[in-house]
Amino acid sequence: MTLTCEELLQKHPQAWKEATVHSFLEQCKLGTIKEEQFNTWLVQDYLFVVEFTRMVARVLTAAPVRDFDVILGGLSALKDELNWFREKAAERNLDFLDAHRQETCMEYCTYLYSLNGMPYALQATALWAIEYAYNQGWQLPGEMPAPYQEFAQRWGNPGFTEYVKLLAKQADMALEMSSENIQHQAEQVFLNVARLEKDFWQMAFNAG
Ligand code: HMH
Repeated sequence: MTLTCEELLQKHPQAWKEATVHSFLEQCKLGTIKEEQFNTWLVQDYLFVVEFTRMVARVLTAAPVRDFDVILGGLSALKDELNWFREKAAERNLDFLDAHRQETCMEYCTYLYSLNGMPYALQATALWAIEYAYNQGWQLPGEMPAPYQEFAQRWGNPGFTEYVKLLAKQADMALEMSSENIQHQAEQVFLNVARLEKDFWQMAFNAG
């Protein structure tokens, strides 16, 4: 029996729901999120994405060549995303330069680093789960009012959804070639990502 991304979702619906459905996103949808909460998320997510970009670069070094296209596409999208974050911050007069990572953000970034050197199947599972969490999180509430719709679109758009499906395929293929022990570890990776995602929303929601 081989573990797949789909089975991880079916085995842990509660953990995944908590990772992707949060008052933070619901209040973006309602337009009632406070500026301080949203700006905290924006700054902390930028700091997260900087480290996430480094992680994706490391995943590339562990990947089989057949997976290069998708991962390089992801890195190229991250180039645009980092510039977009800087634009959004400038519009809101936020300064990334003197921003510090909050403890929850730091914990997530430390976790990203800890994937370094792990078997590719585990890194591919983490990459898929991290991207799918935002794809679903921003997509599930449906159309959002301005200015949040732009954010919902970034991770909820059809192209990003396709990218996440390809990441799942790659993770599935790597898991298929892995031992039962590695597959068991992949389940822990999935649960760690789900918990860190939930905590990240809560960190932003707690601001202000
Ligand atoms: C916390 N998880 C978090 N931030 C993101 N930007 C993504 C996932 C997806 O890129």
